[in-house]
Amino acid sequence: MFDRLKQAFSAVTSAVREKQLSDQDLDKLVFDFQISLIESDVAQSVAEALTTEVQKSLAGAKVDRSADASEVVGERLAVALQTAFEKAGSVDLAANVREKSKAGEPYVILFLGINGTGKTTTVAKLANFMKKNGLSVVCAAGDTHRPGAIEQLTEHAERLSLKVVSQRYGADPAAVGRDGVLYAKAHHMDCLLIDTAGRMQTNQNLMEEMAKIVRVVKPDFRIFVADALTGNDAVSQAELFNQHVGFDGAILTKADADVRGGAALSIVYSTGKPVLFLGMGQGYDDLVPFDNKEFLESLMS
Ligand SMILES: Nc1nc2c(ncn2[C@@H]2O[C@H](COP(=O)(O)OP(=O)(O)OP(=O)(O)O)[C@@H](O)[C@H]2O)c(=O)[nH]1
Ligand SMILES: [Mg+2]
Repeated sequence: MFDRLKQAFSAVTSAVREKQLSDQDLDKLVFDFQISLIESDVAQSVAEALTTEVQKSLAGAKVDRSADASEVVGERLAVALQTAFEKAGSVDLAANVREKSKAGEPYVILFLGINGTGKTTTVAKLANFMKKNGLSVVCAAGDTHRPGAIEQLTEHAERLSLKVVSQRYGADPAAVGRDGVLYAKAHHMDCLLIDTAGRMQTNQNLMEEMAKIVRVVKPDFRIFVADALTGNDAVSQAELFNQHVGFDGAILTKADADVRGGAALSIVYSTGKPVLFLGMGQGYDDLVPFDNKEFLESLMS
């Protein structure tokens, strides 16, 4: 996995390692690096920011050309990414749920994302994950817009033997979320997972609706769900949700397909929020914790 992105990184370091570089070589190297980042589904804005960082370190390396330039470049590159991933941090959701449950309150997780990215499927996968961690789960059908959305979530929940709190289509999703919280409290559930709509008349309506749910429900954690195959789009969606609604962590779905790793890097770098899991298929167990260190090591090795 992520081989393509790894190639982009090793191209930079090995080019520097192989020979002493002229200014033209450096410019070309930086340009090539930017192209290969973009080809690896790194968002354009992120590729530009990263290459600027790399360029600065290359300029530093130029001064001491006889020294080990490859090490300098490799290190700077690693530091730039490590800093971004460290700042984003990591989250142990099951531990968070346990902690709040000890205080006698359900932990409320709200799912956000554009239509078709895999929110509903991921609600089911995360519910399964919580159950496997010995935690009780209830879901709320907050997508009251798309025909079939309530049945889709209910079907998943039935397979997982979980309760779904729902209202009719057209109902206020914030009210559904509130019902979910009341149910979770009354039944002493450890966590509540709220599914939401991904498409409305306009993105602005969608953002307003999500912001309203956040105001009413006050979730403990907001998960942004993105399709890992949509590099630039995933990042602009992440920025949109982060700006208008805010989110605390991301899950990248469809990472079982030909994923180049760029979306994970881009979302962390541009929003400063951690990636929690990768969706690796359509089964309930196809949710794999994302490990920052492992990801970075796989790029740099
Ligand atoms: N291969 C693969 N498919 C996935 C993954 N996650 C979701 N899908 C598929 O993607 C499609 C859309 O998933 P949904 O969960 O319905 O997406 P959604 O975000 O809820 O969509 P809306 O309700 O329309 O907003 C479904 O066919 C899922 O089975 C994944 O990790 N890997
Ligand atoms: Mg859905």
